[in-house]
Amino acid sequence: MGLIVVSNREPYAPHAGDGGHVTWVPSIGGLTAALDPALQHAGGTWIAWGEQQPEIERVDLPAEEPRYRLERVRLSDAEVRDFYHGFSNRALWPMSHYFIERTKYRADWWRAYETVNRRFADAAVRSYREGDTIWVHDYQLALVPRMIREALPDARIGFFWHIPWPSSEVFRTLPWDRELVDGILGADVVGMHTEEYTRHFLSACRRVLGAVTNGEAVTWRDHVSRVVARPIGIEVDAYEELSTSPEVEETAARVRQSVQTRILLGVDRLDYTKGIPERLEAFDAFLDRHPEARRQVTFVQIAVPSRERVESYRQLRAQVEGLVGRINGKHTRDGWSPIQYIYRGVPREELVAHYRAADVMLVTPLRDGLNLVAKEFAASSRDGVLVLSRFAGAADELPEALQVNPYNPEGLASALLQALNMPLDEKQARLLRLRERLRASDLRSWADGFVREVEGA
Ligand code: GDG
Repeated sequence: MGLIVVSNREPYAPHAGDGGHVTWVPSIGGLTAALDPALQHAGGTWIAWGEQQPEIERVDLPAEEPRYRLERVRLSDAEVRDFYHGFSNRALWPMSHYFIERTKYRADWWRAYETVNRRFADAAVRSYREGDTIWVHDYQLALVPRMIREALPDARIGFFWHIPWPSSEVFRTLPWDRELVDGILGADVVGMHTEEYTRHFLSACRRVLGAVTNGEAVTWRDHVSRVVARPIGIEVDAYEELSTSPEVEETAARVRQSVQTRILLGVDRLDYTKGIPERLEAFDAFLDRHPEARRQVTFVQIAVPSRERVESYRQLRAQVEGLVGRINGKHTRDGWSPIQYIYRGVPREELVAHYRAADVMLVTPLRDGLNLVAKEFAASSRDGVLVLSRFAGAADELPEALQVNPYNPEGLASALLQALNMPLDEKQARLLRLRERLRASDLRSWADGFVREVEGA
């Protein structure tokens, strides 16, 4: 009895080197970072879009010490355009994050979404052996649970939606609202990050489908699904260990040495939901209001390139780069510049070294399903302060962070001041409490717990 994970993104991408030798490099992103250790632990099959060339159909991973099998689904260029960049990232993503003005609903994208979901469902059905548990992930694959259920009526199927589930007022703008909810209800257990999202989902089941709900149970088509809030955790021990390793300590010291001032840090995929321009504006306002802070602080922003084939992401990049230039132009003095902007993903060790080096971590999304960066920082830092948006799903679980409204630049600037002036013992006490809570619900218990709930369904 194994586990079958189905997700859009593949956990490792192949890179062809000289002489045709292929190395498998871990993908950057919340979902794969969380599930790779879970499947390594459980063993089984991972079905995902084989995004990167070369065309390899299946491989055992991780290459050095294989723990599970990756089955790579092939998509044509047109499918990638319409299913992924189109319906997933220009309809479902902005709609779910309340960016209605950025959504575009197109029937041809929807048809591609159905076709590709069918492809993933077929792959899962092919891999399935009696007794297996199937775990489907995220907004790109919402129709897959129903499609699998039709082929395998008795299979145990779980589904996890990693992004916010919006209020029905917003969700019902989707022309295929019924189909989407019906697709998800093919699962026995539906997981989301917060109670608020599950409440919104249950209300969509009632209002959109007319399904009957009773507490967390939804009855639809003679089948009962449970809808539960299960926020994803991180590998706390791994972050603690890595953050205190000599290599990371050394890199952290090098970062501090090169920056020379106190460090404010931002780490995000370059996405309009993450509130990067708003954060930069707030920092600008802070420097205006506190000229004495010049030469005392530097804002380091790591922005990981993302979805560059979508026009609004290219616009966002230009907007962020324009702001960095304008703010640096305005405040730079005597060899000190207020913002260091890193436009690329960095290796995990370097990321954690930045968490260690930071005095203040700014996690200020306008809307975020959960946000793993906030948790990773809390597990890695020894003397830093976490400033966290109240619109990140993780806010419920992290009350010791300084919580802010990212739409309010004055509020953000005051939180920054409070963080920079916080006494060391208070910082350490807050981090300690944060870490205790992270430890109580870490990644392993999240993944094992969810799989057990599906098995018990
Ligand atoms: C989605 C939801 C939800 C980032 N930069 C680098 C790097 N990262 C890693 C972080 C973290 C992950 O990427 C980002 O995860 P987030 O949760 O912050 O954000 P999304 O990618 O939007 O994830 C989100 C998540 O799914 C899980 O359900 O929390 O709300 O939007 O793990 O460490 N990793 C490396 N270099 C980087 O430069 N190596």
